[in-house]
Amino acid sequence: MVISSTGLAAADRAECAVAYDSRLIDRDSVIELQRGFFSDQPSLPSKYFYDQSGSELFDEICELDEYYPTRTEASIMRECVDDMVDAIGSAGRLIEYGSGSSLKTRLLLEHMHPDVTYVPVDISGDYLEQVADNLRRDFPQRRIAPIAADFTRPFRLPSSEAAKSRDVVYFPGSTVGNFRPAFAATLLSQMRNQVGTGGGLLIGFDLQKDPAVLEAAYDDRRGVTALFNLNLLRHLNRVAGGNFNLNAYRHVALYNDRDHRIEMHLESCRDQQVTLAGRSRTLAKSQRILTELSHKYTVDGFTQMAAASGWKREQIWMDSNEYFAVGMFRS
Ligand code: AVJ
Repeated sequence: MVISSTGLAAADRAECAVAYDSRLIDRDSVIELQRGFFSDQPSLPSKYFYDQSGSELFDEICELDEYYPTRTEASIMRECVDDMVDAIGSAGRLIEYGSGSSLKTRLLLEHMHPDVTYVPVDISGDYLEQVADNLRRDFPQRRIAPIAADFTRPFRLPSSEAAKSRDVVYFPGSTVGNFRPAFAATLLSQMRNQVGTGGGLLIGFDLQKDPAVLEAAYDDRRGVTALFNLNLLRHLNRVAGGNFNLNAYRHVALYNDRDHRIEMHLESCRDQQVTLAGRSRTLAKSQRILTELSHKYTVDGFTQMAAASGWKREQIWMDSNEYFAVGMFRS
């Protein structure tokens, strides 16, 4: 099989001879969609949660009683920021993968040594520049050096005045849990190669706990997460020629105890024919479309996974309920 530069099989690229609006979605994304949705176990990429409506729904999720991760991580950061800032040190760069609004990072920017450069990395170039301008206004003493890149693929870091070994990757929000362990390990190895020997990794990860607490966090009583999940279909109808009838699906969130992860699905409520990205398939009643995985770790389990990618645990900070962890690792 010929694998092209974008890591996609030539056969897959040939399949993509479908009409799509390149202003709304790029060719690789169409191939990724087709590969996931037209398989025996249909799936759709979680990145389509986050259009404007989805981002607003996620902000609402973060305020829900049941959804503890965001507020718990924020409380750990507030309580332990001085230790974290000491661990980050006084030189080099803080490189944030998937920085988004950088709102969660402002606490670190307020407390970090002034010589540490902040490098927000995000796939959306325009939004990233707007965020970087706001940060330069609010932190005029701090060097801000944004990089527009998809962090799930290797990207080049410009050389830094400080020794590479003083760089720290920052990866909050338990986003590492959204990747299958094999790819999470690949990502951790990529981060390690970027900072070199002696570099750091400051990372948030959600901890294993009572499955009832976990399932409630992803299937709240008010149904906000259900709307968040369904909105993915509305987004794909808009950008990828989908004809999903949102009334014909129901939100499902289950804890998979064997793989230690929440799995979110959209379950078909009836036998139906669906079109997406120029192709059609049937979905049987009760057939499920996987839309998100959210892996939950133990501190030791995450430490072992990080060690296999060349990271040594330096410090772990947890909340009093041991619901969530932020760790500092060294390469
Ligand atoms: C923002 C990806 C970390 O996986 O917990 C929230 C997204 N999904 N509710 C998570 C999410 C359902 C969240 N991440």
